[in-house]
Amino acid sequence: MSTKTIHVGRDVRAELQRRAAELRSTFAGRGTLVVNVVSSPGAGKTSLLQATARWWGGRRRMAVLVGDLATDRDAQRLAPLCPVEQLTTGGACHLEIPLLERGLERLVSHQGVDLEGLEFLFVENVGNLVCPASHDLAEHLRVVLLSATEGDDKPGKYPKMFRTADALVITKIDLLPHVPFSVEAAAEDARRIRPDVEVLSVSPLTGEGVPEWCAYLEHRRRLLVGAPAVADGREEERPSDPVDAGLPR
Ligand SMILES: Nc1nc2c(ncn2[C@@H]2O[C@H](COP(=O)(O)OP(=O)(O)OP(=O)(O)O)[C@@H](O)[C@H]2O)c(=O)[nH]1
Ligand SMILES: [Mg+2]
Repeated sequence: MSTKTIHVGRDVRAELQRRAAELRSTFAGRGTLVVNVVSSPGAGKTSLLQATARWWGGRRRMAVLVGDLATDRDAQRLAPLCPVEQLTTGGACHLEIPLLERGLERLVSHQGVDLEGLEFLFVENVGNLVCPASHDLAEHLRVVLLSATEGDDKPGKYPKMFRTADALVITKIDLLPHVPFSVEAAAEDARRIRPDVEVLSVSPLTGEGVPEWCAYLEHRRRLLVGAPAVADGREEERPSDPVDAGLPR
């Protein structure tokens, strides 16, 4: 059997990285914080985005691109609350820049979103704690959700995902009385991998922790646009951490 060598003339990954960096810079220039939301399936990504939209109640201009292998179920849940487009991967276990770019076009053409005026763009990734860790989606902030039912030992077992995430959001905290899960143990495990990770706890179901989550997002956006901190009694407690420049991880 003869062997044929194929020479690829282009570095596809480098090209995707370049497009991600360009998009990130464009969004930063417009004052749009791009948030890549990742987790295992069912940790509560869509529920948290629904709770976020409800809490802001139209006071913040947000839009969502939501990724799944199939169906538009998550988009249907979010549609009454904010502009949303479903991205279906047809089998791929993560989102990539070309699909995201198509989603952005559809946000404009189908949903009438003015990208210039958008304050927050959320990208809900496909539920998976492995593959999405390796793909830059032009985000300024990567947030990993870990629900109380998944076990507090997960950060150490999925290190790349937890190392590349700027914030860990522990979800479904209303279930804490019923499951063996320690918020402190999960936070400690995550900090062993990423010492500066921000840790928040929420229950999209009861609303607990949602105001603090939204305040964190607003804080991160103010850092992005270089706006002064607001005197809400919260900013003073925060270190002036530089916004993640989104360099390759
Ligand atoms: N008890 C409780 N259940 C929750 C909470 N948040 C979400 N759920 C439930 O968890 C299930 C999964 O929530 P989703 O929001 O669909 O999770 P997801 O991460 O978007 O799921 P995929 O997109 O499929 O990966 C649903 O049945 C939700 O009702 C919560 O705070 N507490
Ligand atoms: Mg979802």
